[in-house]
Order: sequence, then structure tokens, then C-alpha cells
Amino acid sequence: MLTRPRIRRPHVALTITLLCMLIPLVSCSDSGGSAPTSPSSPATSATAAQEARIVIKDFRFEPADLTVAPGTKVSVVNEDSTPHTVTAEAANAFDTSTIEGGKTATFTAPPTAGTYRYLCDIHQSMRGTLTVR
Ligand SMILES: [Cu+2]
Repeated sequence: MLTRPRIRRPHVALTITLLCMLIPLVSCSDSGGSAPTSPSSPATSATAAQEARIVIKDFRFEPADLTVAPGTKVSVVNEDSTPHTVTAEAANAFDTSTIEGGKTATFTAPPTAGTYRYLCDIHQSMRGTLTVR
């Protein structure tokens, strides 16, 4: 017969939910006291010989906004068939001069921190920003 009543245990689900909420809290307070805040030393100090890259494709700089350390060598890969340049608006900051289609050029980021806007000298609607810091 179908006389057996359905046993519902909403409190079980509730208990599990509460446990799930408590566990992260516990582990959080655990690691907060014991975890040292110096896991960054080897990774960041190994960035002395930095390299960065800008790809030109479909008349666009990718990424259009790039952040590098002072003096970083930046490769510029022209994937278009048209020649382009990466030329800083600030005089003498950096300039690849003409990069023929399919070629790669390199320039050195300025030694001084700052935000440097640049453009393609041939197609001056092509613009990007190099941030040095
Ligand atoms: Cu161009």
C-alpha cells in the first residue's frame, strides 16, 4: 500500500549548507595566521630580462595598452601585409621606423616611468599606449 508517509528532512540540507559556509571560514582563519606573505620574491626578481610583444594585425595594435618595465625590449610583429610603424608621440621616446608586412622589429621602452602614447606613422588612426613602470 501507499500509506508510507514521505519523510522529508529539510534540516539535513540546512546542516550541510551551514557546514559548507563554515568550512571556508575556518580554513580562512587558519591560513591567515600561518601563511607568510612572501611568495613573490623568486618570480618577480627573475623579470630582469623582460621581453614584451606587440602584434599588429588588421591595422590594430594588440594589445593596444601594454605595460612594461623601464628598458624592456619590445618586439613588434607586423602580421599585416601592409607596412606599419610603432612611433611614440613624444619625440625620441621610441620608434621602430617602418616595419614591412610580415616582419618583426624591436624597440626599447623608455627608461623613465610614464604613459607613452604611440601611433603608426603611416596610418595615424592606429594608436596604442605603452605604460612604463
Ligand atoms: Cu600602419
